[in-house]
Amino acid sequence: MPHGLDELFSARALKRDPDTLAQWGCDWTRSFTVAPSAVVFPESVEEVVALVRLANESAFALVPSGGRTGLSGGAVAGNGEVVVSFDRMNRILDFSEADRLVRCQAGLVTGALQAFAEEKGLYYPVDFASSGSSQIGGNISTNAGGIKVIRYGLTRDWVAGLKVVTGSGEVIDCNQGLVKNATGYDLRHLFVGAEGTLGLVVEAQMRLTRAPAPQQVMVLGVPAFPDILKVLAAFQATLTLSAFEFFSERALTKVLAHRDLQRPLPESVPFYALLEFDEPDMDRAMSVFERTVEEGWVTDGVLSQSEKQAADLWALREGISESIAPYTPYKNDLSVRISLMGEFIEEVDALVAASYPDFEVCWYGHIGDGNLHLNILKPADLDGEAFYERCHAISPKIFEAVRSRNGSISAEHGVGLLKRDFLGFTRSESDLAIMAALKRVFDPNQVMNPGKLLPG
Ligand code: 2HG
Ligand code: ZN
Repeated sequence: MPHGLDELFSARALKRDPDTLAQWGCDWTRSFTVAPSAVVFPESVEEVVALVRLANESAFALVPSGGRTGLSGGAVAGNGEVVVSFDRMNRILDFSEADRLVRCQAGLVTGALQAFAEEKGLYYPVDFASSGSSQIGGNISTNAGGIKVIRYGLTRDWVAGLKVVTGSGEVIDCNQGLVKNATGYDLRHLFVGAEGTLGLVVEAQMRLTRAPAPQQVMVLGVPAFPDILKVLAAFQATLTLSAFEFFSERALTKVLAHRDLQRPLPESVPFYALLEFDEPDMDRAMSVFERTVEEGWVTDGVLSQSEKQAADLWALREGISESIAPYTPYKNDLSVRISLMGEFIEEVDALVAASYPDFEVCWYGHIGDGNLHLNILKPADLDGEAFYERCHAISPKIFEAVRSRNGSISAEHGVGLLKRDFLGFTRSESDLAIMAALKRVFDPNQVMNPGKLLPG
C-alpha cells in the first residue's frame, strides 16, 4: 500500500473502495487483471507534481486515467498502482480567437471541446464514437484518430502546446501554442502517443479550425472488397472527402441486431462504403457515384436526406464496436499503405478463415486512411481463455503480413498491454532501444505506467 497519499489528498480526492478501484482501474478492455491500490483525483498541477514526487520517493507506480475508453489496456492498473484520474481537471482555461487556440486541462471531455469550438463558430475535428466520454489528455497520450483523419489528421496535428509533469516530477511547457518554432527537439511530440509512460499531460493548447460546410453522407454497396479502393480513388480524384469508412455485411448485421436502425440499402451487399463530403460538392459526388455504378464497382447507394438520416447512417458504422462488445471480440487494429490494402486484406482474410472456420469475423474501419479493424467474435459455447489462446496463436501470422508490408500492428488503438509483446513487428530493435532509453530519461525510477507500451 503506497505511503503518504493521505497527507497529499483529502478523503474526497483519494478513494480505495472496491467499486472505485474496479471502475477507475480499467479501460474498455475486459481481459486484464484489475488491481489498483488507490485512485486519486488531483485538482491542480501542483497536486500532480507532489504526487509524482511522492511516487518516486516511496517507489509506487502511477497509471494515468482519462475517459478509459481505450481498447489496448493502456489505462489498466493490475499491480497495485495508484490510478491518477483527471476527472477533476476538466476545465477550459483560456481561449484565443486570434490564435484559434483553446488551453484546457487534460481531463476535458473531447465532446466538450467540440461543443466549445462550435459555440465560438469554429471546429475541433478529431472525432470518434467515444468522444462523449474520452478526455483530451487520453486522446493526446494515444494520439487518437477516428473518423475524420482522411481530411483533418490525428490528435497530434491539433496539439499546439503541452504542459507535462515528467516521470521525475519536473514541469515542462512544450511549444506554448506556437506555429513556428525551430529551436531543436520538439518534445511535445514525444508525449503524444506515449501512453503516459514518460509523464502526465496536465494541460494542452489545442488548435481549432474554421467550421466546414454542412456535410452529406452517402453509403454505397460494394460487392468486391478491392473495388472499395477504386471507389475511394474515384471520389478523391474529384472532391475532398471528410470521411471514407467501410464495414462488412456481417458487421452490419450485428449493429442491426443491437440498434433500432434501418438497412442502408434494400439488398444486402458483402461490403459498404460510407462517405462524407461538403454539401456544395454534391453534384460532383453524384456524377462519381454514377460512374462507380457503370464500372460495376457499386451496386446501389443512399444519400442522406436529413441530419437525422445522416446520423443514422453514421450509427451503422460507429455503432459496430459497441454492438459486438457482448461477443468479447479479439481486436486487431491494423494499417498498411492504401496501395497495399487490397492484397493485404485478401491475405489476412484467407488466414483468418483457414485458422478459425468456426469463428465469426467482422471487418470494418477507416479505410480512407489505411486503417482496418479486424474483430474476431467469440462463439457463445467457447470458454474465454481458450478463445483468447486460439486468437493469440494466430496473431503472429497476421502481424507478419503487416510487417512484410511495413504496416502497423496498432494504427490508432495504441499498444498498452494488448500489443506490447508484438511491438517488434512494427518497430525495429533500434527503435525499441531508443524508446527504452527515452523512458529512462523522463522516468528514471519507472513510476509512469510501467509495463505499458514497453516491457516493465
Ligand atoms: C472504431 O473505429 C473504433 O469504431 C473501435 O476505433 C474499433 O472496436 C474496434 O475494433
Ligand atoms: Zn477506429
